[in-house]
Amino acid sequence: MSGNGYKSIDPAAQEMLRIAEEEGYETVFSRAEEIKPCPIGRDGACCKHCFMGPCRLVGKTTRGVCGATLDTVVARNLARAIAAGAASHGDHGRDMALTLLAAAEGEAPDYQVKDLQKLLEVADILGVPYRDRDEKEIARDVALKILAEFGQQKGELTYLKRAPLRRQEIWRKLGIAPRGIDREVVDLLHRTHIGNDQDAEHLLLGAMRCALADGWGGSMFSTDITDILFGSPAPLKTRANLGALKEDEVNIIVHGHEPLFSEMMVLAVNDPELIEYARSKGAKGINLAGICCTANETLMRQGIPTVGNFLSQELALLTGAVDLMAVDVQCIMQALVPLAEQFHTKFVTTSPKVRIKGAIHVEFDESRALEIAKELVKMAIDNFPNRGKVRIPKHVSEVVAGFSHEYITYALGGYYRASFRPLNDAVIQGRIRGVAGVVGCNNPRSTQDYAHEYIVRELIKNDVLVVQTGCGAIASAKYGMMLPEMMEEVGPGLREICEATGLPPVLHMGSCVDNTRILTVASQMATEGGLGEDIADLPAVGIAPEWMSEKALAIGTYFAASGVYVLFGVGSPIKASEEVQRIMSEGWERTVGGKLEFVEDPEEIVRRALEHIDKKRAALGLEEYNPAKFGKSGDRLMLQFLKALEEGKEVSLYSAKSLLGA
Ligand code: SF4
Ligand code: MSK
Repeated sequence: MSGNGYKSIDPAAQEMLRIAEEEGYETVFSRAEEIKPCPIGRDGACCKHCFMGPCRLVGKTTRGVCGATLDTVVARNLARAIAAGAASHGDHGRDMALTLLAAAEGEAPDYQVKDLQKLLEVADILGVPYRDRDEKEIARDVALKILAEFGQQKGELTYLKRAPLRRQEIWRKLGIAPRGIDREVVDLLHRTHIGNDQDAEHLLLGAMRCALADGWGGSMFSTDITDILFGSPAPLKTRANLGALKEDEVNIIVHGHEPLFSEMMVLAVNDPELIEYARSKGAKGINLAGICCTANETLMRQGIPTVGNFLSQELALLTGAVDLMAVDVQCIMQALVPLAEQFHTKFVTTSPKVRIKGAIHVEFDESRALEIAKELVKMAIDNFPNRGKVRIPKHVSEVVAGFSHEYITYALGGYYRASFRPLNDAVIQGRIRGVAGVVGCNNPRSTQDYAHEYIVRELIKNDVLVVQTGCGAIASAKYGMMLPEMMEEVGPGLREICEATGLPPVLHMGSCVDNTRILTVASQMATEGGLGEDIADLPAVGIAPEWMSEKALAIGTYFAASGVYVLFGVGSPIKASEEVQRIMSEGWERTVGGKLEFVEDPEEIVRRALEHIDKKRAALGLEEYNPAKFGKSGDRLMLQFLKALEEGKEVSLYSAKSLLGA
């Protein structure tokens, strides 16, 4: 089961796809139908690591020209993808650190430290002195210390000490504690070159080390610096889906990943002079929206709406309402440029790393960030009168986002005693059966959002608290699943916790790099007490139901190497080798306590996730999960009580008590 027969379950996407079909526009969905994936490459059995090949290891061909076995080829292909994913996150983190340094040295005047508390916390972890020091000096030293960890050759990344002690020991014993962020990427690229590491198990150890350099290095630094520069997220309400575009306003979409640029766009669209200029062109205002993870960054800090996840990027242009789309890095389809040319949309690349043939290039420069953002907003306004036919689907949902790990502890214990204790207690009591991170992309090889939506609904129904990032978070946002009003669909125990804390059952925790917030939550739960001593002891799972990117593989691998059972949907890049599957499942479970499995069927993913959560509960000696025990308190009963009042039933203290079963 991989979908419902449609290309998307999103009604807005369905509407735009009908238009695309009727009017002959090509999209990722139509191209995916036309281009059948090569089964040899898809399953990991095609090697093109040297030019004696490519070697396709199928049928009677069991070795490449160089003699490489199928297991080696499959493991090597996966490892290379992980290196690319880790490099992407790492480079994003490096750009954040360079901007923090520039801001501290007065070379990026539009950026300031917004969250001093976070800066001090990070300084403390990194061993940067901060008492009686100027904020800019601390920021400078923090940036320099982080930048040094990219090129560090020996020792260990400092952030490893944020993991539980037991976890750190496992990494050291296996020799997979990352030394430096760039070092591990280069090491993995080197060992996957022809004639190097040719033992699948050893290759995959190298892959874990590289992925850990992403999770506990590049990505974690990125999250922290973003919070320092733009503020740690706290809950706010905004909207999700194509219906967030406005017919009577200038629509600008930011797409990509780095918030350095999109945060400046937020400032620019609020400039009174530019708003006035937009009015002079006949628009009622300027509407900024996002796509992919840039959307998640601006959504959870600034309440900027998202118009969709990965597979919706072309559909946004098809509305004819986008006056300008500005992109930075990652997950940007080249197809956007020829599509934009068929509408009035200005398509602008901004990163020095990313040019797309045919796009307008306005290079972003941190030293005059706001000025460039204003230039782009003006370009969009000037383009507003050029609009042709506009078709904006009405569909839009509300979403509550912005659950940083700092806010979660605050929600659980207030400023005075912020902690994960109440969450751990709820898991111990069985009110919360376990925790699941449901993250990752869309993939046109399966129905858009179908698996995300199905899995999240099933998990919350079964009292599993769900935390989300990336395009998975946007999927839930589009279906109104990140609202406290979801309570009707939530299992009785989890509902009680949500009612008591005000947390929704599905928490939006940010972008792809913010998966590190989930690592932090898991570490803090493990060290809080009562749920073992390590991340691997927790009744928790990680799921990427519709993944497609190399970054997703790096994320899945660092979670597995951190002790989490990770399930990936859609298809398996290691299908060709039973040995590689065995190593990453039973093998890793034995050595690192986590594992990574590829399972196509969303129902089977839910079954395995719940089975694993219950297995971990049993290992901790916790009571067997029993939903019938809970649900006897809280708003649900209050609602029944109010309904009885409405129906004119006699309501006294006695009847209220009997109604509540007290
Ligand atoms: Fe073929 Fe070996 Fe070259 Fe790979 S490295 S393409 S298996 S000869
Ligand atoms: S944007 S990596 S499609 S989650 Fe981070 Fe979405 Fe996946 Fe890109």
